[in-house]
Amino acid sequence: MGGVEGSTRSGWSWSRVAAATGMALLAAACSDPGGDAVGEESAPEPTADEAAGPESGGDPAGEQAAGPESGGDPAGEQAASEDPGGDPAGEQAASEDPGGDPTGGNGATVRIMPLGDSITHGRAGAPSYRRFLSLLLTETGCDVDLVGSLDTVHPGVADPATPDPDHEGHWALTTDQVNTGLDAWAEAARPDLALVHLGTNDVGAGDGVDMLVEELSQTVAILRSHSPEITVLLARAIPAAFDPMTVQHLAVAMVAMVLDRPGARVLVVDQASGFDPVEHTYDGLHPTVEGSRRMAGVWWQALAPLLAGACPTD
Ligand SMILES: [Ca+2]
Repeated sequence: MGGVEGSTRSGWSWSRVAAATGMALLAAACSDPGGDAVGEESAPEPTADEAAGPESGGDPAGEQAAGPESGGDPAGEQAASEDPGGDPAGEQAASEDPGGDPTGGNGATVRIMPLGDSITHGRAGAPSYRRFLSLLLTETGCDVDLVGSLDTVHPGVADPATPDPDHEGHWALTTDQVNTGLDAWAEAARPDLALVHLGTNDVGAGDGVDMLVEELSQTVAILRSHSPEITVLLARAIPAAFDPMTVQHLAVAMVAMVLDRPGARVLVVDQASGFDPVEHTYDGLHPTVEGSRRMAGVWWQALAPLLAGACPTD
């Protein structure tokens, strides 16, 4: 494990968020020994009202490769703050200082780029994790700025319920396609930290581990070319009904193992464990409101120790 495990036990409630999501952070290539950052309490509770159901209507242009057609209805997934059924290890994080600090301790606003495909993009009525993560960050009072060239959900719909809607989640794109645009996006946004959830469409297109390793390595390289000390959180992708994403999981483990280094971390964040494509997606691929909330909790747990200098403690 590296960098994300030694959270300080601060007043802001990431541990309770983390707990219910049952996620195990899998920070590959680790050097820092440390506790398991899984707490136990209750689930994330974003304040703002989540949008009701999806605006069913539209056929999602650019449906992701091999994604099964519809089926579920994301509406009604709103249940308040129930336990998503995780299986928290129940270990409270140790209280040493976390390793990486994208703030550099200088108190500057931390610029965070949500980077991915439709799972990051979200759509009307079925927002991605970004909404809930943004709510958690805002509620906590963290000095962060979500960044990216987009600020709508698919298909170009405003999302006023998300406090900071900026992102680089590109509907239907594969990793190599994202890489094509990333140079310009990273140049404009200069992120200190990136939340990368990529590879689902590549797996859908039949890419193997080698190709995905190469492409995800390129993603990291492009980000670093603009932000040399960027912290990259690489998600083990949520499983889809059509594929458990094993290829993607192998790829991110290898990328982190090779590219993680002090001062420019590449950490694996396990979005896959406990995520059930039947229960947590509305079409076998895209998260329901509950699935999105769950993903936000996983990101939050990984982010918390990294943002120790940017979020208030009590
Ligand atoms: Ca922003």
